[in-house]
Amino acid sequence: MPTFRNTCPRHCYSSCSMISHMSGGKLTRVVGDSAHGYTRGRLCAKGYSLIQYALDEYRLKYPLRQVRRGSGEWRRISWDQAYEIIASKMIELNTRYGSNLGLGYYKGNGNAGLLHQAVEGMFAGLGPHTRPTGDICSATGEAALMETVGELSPDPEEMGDAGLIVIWGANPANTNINQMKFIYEARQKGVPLVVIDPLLTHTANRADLYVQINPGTDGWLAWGIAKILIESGRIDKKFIQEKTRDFDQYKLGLKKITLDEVCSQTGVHLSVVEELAALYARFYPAANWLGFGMQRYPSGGESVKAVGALAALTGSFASVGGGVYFRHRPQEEFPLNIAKHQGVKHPLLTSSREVPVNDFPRRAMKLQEPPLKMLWVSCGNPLAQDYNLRVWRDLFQHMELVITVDLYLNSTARQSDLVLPAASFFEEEDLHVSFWHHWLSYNQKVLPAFYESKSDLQIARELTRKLNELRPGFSNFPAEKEPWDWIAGELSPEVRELYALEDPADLQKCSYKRSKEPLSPDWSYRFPEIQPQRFQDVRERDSSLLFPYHLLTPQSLLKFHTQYETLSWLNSENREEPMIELAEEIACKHNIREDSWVEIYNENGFVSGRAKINPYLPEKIILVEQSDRYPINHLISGQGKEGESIPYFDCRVNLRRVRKDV
Ligand SMILES: Nc1nc2c(c(=O)[nH]1)N[C@H]1C(S)=C(S)[C@@H](COP(=O)(O)OP(=O)(O)OC[C@H]3O[C@@H](n4cnc5c(=O)[nH]c(N)nc54)[C@H](O)[C@@H]3O)O[C@H]1N2
Ligand SMILES: Nc1nc2c(c(=O)[nH]1)N[C@H]1C(S)=C(S)[C@@H](COP(=O)(O)OP(=O)(O)OC[C@H]3O[C@@H](n4cnc5c(=O)[nH]c(N)nc54)[C@H](O)[C@@H]3O)O[C@H]1N2
Ligand code: SF4
Ligand SMILES: [Mo]
Repeated sequence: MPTFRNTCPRHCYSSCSMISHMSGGKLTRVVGDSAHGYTRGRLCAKGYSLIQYALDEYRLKYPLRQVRRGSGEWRRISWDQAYEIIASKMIELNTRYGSNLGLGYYKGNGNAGLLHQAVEGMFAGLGPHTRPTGDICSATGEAALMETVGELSPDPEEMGDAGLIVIWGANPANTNINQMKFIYEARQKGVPLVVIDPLLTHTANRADLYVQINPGTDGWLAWGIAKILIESGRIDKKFIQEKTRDFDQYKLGLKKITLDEVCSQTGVHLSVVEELAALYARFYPAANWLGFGMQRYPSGGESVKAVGALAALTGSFASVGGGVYFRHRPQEEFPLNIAKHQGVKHPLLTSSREVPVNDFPRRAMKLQEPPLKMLWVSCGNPLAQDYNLRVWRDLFQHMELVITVDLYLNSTARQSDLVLPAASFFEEEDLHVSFWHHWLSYNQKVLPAFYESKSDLQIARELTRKLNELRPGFSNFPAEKEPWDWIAGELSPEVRELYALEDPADLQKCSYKRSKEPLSPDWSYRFPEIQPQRFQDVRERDSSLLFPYHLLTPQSLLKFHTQYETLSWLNSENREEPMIELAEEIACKHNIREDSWVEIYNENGFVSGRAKINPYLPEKIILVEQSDRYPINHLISGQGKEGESIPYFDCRVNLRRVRKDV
């Protein structure tokens, strides 16, 4: 039976390497690559369901044009018609404004493959245009670590070599199943696992110690632990002296806060704070996993810095397995020829116009001279997954043409003028590195195109040709280059050396691991300033009469944000309404029973669904899944701060019972 090499393209810690089996021209089985040191033969349920995903009846098959945006009246058109409409509009806007600044794109995290940067490349080819910058997901934590720890990238396969694992705001049992193997192995050896999370998650269920914390208060807890460690002298003085800066100022800062405050802000009992300090003091080195969950707050950066300091106080950075785990950006070690393509020169403009992605619709609406008039959305579903969704709708109103490229008719596609069917990763070649583990892997084309779908790269090539046919020289994106040409171009001599890859073609046989980088002798850690004023006071927040509850919407096990919702292998229930999880106390207070219709609301609107009473939820928290069918993000709004990610978990709501069920 012929087998092929694939890489799961989701924006997932695991970036699993897969072996796909074909039989009689059909894809019959996908399994994890057992030779890959991180995947080790295992996929998550979503990975095994990719067979159904590739041939799903709901996938888009043809280019579609919507008669009137939002009308739901669709006409099938040919690719050539689609390119003609788009290219004509691009050229018209260029003529009207004298540049391509009126043309812009939004790119989500739907496909992490390097060749999906064809979207960036296609726009780069036009010369100066309007482009998103930044990162909605992890920028807050990254910036905080850059200030204190610098650019470190521990190998997550070594996490189990630590003496203690403390997970602050990640839920790998849902979001990173392959890391759980290393954690289970460590626990078998007797390494204690601590999980700190406002929710009793699948990961927390497996911990030796679970600490339920008030949302957005990790910084306080870490300061409390640090205070106890310092005051009792249980710190690594040699490491602090030789490898760190600004310790005295940090120690002084901690004197300003009291353990009473720590307990009242975090909701964690003093005995538990002391137990955590005792664990940090006793088990060496500590692996601190700073999950993305804990940094999705306006004070997220302070929390990340505060937890990182525990690794410095205990000298954990110095030992294999210890330190802090967050994410890394291995792509930056690649040439990234496709995204960095140098486009057509403009006589006056020297660069593109940048829109921070953490405040995209608001900032895009404000653009003038010229305004943004055409938006290309690819690999994302911002009308469900971003925040400020009302502003997104307004932004769409301001556009003369909105094009969405996707595999599915999602919330964003439904508000677009044109929808182009994207190929699945089985239908295209690609190259992958992970933001978490250290492996480089290849994705082979296994299946022919599903109906008329095309890869983002193929679309970039064909639209470029159409533009140049209508207006010669409009774009210089190299439309003639084949996928493998781009892949081979990324495997520069430096990259090949880093991954000990002799011949690019060898990637078609197995995955390659990046060589290990020892801690540089010049590296040092910088202790952060202690700034309690950056945190909102919990007592003040929770006494709000208007919106007393905290809405949490973390990642679910069987979905990938809004993806896979319609796959029956994974989500067989196909619920038409959201499940609104709440604590027993809240249910009693509002006279709500299991399955009652309830509405959660705030200044942004309301979302109604069925109540599910969750006895493990803290009293102040309401839990709802992300979804395309009933986007919970209608309730999330805010303003992106420069260089930060989106504080998705900073959302307050109220709740009422509604009488649909009587
Ligand atoms: N199955 C599945 N896997 C995924 C994804 C998916 O959608 N589905 N998405 C992928 C992507 S893009 C990302 S970014 C990652 C994210 O994966 P994770 O890093 O695991 O992050 P989240 O799911 O955002 O949040 C993790 C945990 O943080 C907790 N949390 C919330 N607020 C706080 C707090 O104030 N303090 C602490 N200590 N914890 C808090 C939440 O309850 C949640 O359990 O997952 C990736 N993997
Ligand atoms: N409430 C709340 N909102 C959140 C989060 C949260 O924790 N809570 N998490 C945030 C995070 S961490 C992230 S990363 C974002 C994710 O935000 P998005 O990336 O917008 O989310 P997805 O729902 O995964 O949408 C990806 C889309 O890309 C499409 N796609 C997949 N492969 C391809 C391809 O090859 N080409 C093209 N053109 N399209 C493709 C999929 O079909 C899907 O429609 O969501 C954010 N939103
Ligand atoms: S979603 Fe993540 S864990 Fe699941 S198969 Fe893909 S990369 Fe692996
Ligand atoms: Mo993310």
